[in-house]
Amino acid sequence: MTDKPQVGIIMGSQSDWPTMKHAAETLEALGIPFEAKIVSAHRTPGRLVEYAESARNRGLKVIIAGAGGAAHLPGMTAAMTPLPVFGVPIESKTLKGQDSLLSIVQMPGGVPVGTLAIGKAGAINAALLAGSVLALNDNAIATALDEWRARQTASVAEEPSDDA
Ligand code: RP5
Repeated sequence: MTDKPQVGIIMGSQSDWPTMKHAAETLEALGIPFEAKIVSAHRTPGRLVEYAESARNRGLKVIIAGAGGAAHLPGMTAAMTPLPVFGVPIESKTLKGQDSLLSIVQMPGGVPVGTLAIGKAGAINAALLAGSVLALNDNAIATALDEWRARQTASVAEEPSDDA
């Protein structure tokens, strides 16, 4: 495995990090090199263009984009790169992330964004999906994914407990 980032995690704001760090932690657990950046479709549009247009040439293989509210970051990123883009709807305060979900998932035909669940579950699953994509050509990542699932299975108790 190389240390060069293979996955780019981007998010619209610092306030998205508590959610998106779950994607980062999951990639770390799989041993997948990544980078994490704040790139806002609205507040830093120039940074977004530069990031998306250079992503493939810089060696990234998958982009995970988290955004909340009028969540244009994943879609605009997908418009400017041929890489697979997975969108994570951030749970917004006002509409609980339903605004984020709908604005990420409703892409026009021809510009796909693989949209995950709202919040932490979506961030974790975006990283696992990124791992699955990379595992197609990387046996070490495939093994890491198998081991991650085995640990998850082993962690599930047979009976509920008051102490858990
Ligand atoms: C979006 O606006 C961000 O992705 C974030 O979820 C939301 C709110 O941003 P802040 O006002 O907290 O910076 O662009």
